Amino acid sequence: MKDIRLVIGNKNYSSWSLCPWLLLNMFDVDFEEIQITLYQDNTAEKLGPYSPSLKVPVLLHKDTTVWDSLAICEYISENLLGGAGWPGSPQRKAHARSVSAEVHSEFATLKTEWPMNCKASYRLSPSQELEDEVARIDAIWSCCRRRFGENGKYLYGRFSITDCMFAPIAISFESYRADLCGDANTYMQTLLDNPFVQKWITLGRREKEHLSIAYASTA
Ligand SMILES: N[C@@H](CCC(=O)N[C@@H](CS)C(=O)NCC(=O)O)C(=O)O
Repeated sequence: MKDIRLVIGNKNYSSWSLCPWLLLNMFDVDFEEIQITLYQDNTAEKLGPYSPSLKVPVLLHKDTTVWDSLAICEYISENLLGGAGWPGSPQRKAHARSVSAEVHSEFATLKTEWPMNCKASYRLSPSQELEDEVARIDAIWSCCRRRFGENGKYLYGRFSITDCMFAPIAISFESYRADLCGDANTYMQTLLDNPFVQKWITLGRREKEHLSIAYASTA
């Protein structure tokens, strides 16, 4: 058994699982992946030993358990990466934390109307509420790239936790054909071209389980 274990759900649907999985992979952290299929009769029974919330993702590191995607990413950065999960400067770090928290707590319409589904590929017209959320994300991506992106292709130049938080959204935006401005579109493509995001999508597409859209919207 490895020191670091990450419990995740279906790659096809579990957007929050992707965030810490991507962070660990991008920083080349050796970990064991435990995958539990969501929304089956025995899912709660299988999650019980690992997850106090009965949700994924969960990180197990020696005798520490961390649940919730953003808390896990924070823990990984602080304890396994020497803080490298965030941009270095205090101003950029504060910005990156604010944006990541916004992704985590906002965009309820996006999460419901355009849930991550790696197999989906069709135009799904957004409601007005969703259009407003897409416009907000477009503005964040364009602003970050313009203000902070000078040393690389990610939001704050080099890869950070904020990019992990947006990876599932990039997958949804591509699936359902979001209309984005030039800079935001380029950034979305950068996330989609990331080799680990590619790997996640490929493995997700191979999964056999099919959840109805109502289920998928909460995953
Ligand atoms: N805020 C939590 C949300 C976790 C969450 O909703 N996970 C979904 C899968 S992505 C889940 O475990 N769903 C199972 C359920 O609701 O029973 C996080 O960021 O980790």
